[in-house]
Amino acid sequence: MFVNGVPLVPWKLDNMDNPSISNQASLFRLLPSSSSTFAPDHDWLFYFITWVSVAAFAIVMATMIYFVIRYRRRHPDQRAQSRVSHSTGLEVTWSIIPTLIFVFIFWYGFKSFMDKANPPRDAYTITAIAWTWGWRFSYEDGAFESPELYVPRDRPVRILLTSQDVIHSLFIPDFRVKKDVVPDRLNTMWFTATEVGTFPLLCAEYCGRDHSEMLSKVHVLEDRDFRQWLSEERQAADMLPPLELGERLYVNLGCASCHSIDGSSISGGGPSFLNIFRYERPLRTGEAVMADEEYLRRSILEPGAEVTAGYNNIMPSYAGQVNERQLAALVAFVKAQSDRLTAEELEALKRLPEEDEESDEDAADEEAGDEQAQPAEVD
Ligand code: HEC
Ligand SMILES: [Cu+2]
Repeated sequence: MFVNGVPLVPWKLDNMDNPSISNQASLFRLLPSSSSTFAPDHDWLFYFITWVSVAAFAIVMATMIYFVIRYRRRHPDQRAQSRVSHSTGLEVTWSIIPTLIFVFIFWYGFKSFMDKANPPRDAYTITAIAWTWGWRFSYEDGAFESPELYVPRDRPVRILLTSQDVIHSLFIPDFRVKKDVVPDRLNTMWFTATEVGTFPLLCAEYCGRDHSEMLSKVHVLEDRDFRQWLSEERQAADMLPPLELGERLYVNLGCASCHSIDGSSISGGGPSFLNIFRYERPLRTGEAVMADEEYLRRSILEPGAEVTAGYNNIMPSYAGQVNERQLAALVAFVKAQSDRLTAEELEALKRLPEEDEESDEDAADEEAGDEQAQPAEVD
């Protein structure tokens, strides 16, 4: 299927330009670009199996058609000319040749499988966290996170895979890697990207409502650009005033996919952040609470504790996922969306708090009861 001369394949959906990638056009464009060191081996075997199958099909069909015509019954009372029941030579041939082909396919596939299973020791490590429904990638021991994956080119990258809730599967078609992401278990994948560019990254575990919406991207940068990106992100995470950090986290932690800030409602998501702070919030139980700082904190750490009327308890808990500084920044961001916040208070959120350096450090493991916000009924 072609649309405007471009093959209609799922990994082209996002229309990502990669002008630098020369090898986009593989045979019939059956496969996406080959942009990791695994791709050539993988594709070679894929095409080998495809062509062996095509050849086997053609040989069997051609022989069959030839025999049907050559040995057909020519008149109604024609008898069989001979009764050959056995040919050792033929049988040995059609057993040995396919066996050799299958052993070769197994050996080649197993070799690639072992390569993919064993990351080199010096690989750069990134943690991928899957949640319903999105991804977060955590760098440098959790110093900061991003919703899209950034990796250096020509350097092995190891991804530790973990899930906050149900089973997901991390799939990067252009790199030919895919691995399940299982709650309470750490899986590993690795690759070495070979092309600078942007590639689709998706979830391939299609047994829950919105796994198909878990679309993200991998950005492959030159090593020096990657290092620069890392240091900028780290600096930004350390140096931002609360409101700015909060805004960044609102995007990076996926709040934006469920909460708008303009009053509009996001289907399958939660209430808009517009005018929550210092307003009465109606709860599912019929009661109402005044939304103060404490309420906002609780909503983030224990979303199931007070569920807003008209919504389901689908928000993941961020307890153990955010440190004190990040939590305060998120609360600041939600507060700033309310018209009941005074102008001076808003100004204060835009400034860096003076002299509280020591508080950004190790508040990371706030013990707030790491209970899951939702039952893991889909996987
Ligand atoms: C999967 C969708 C989803 C994500 C992601 C999500 N939330 Fe929520 N959130 C909800 C839903 C649904 C509710 C309403 C039900 C409830 O109170 O648990 C809610 C409620 C809230 C409330 C209380 C709102 C009110 O009506 O009083 C706050 C505050 C909040 N979320 C903050 C956040 C922050 C901050 C993040 C990101 C760190 C976030 N949420 C991520 C779905 C989500
Ligand atoms: Cu998923």
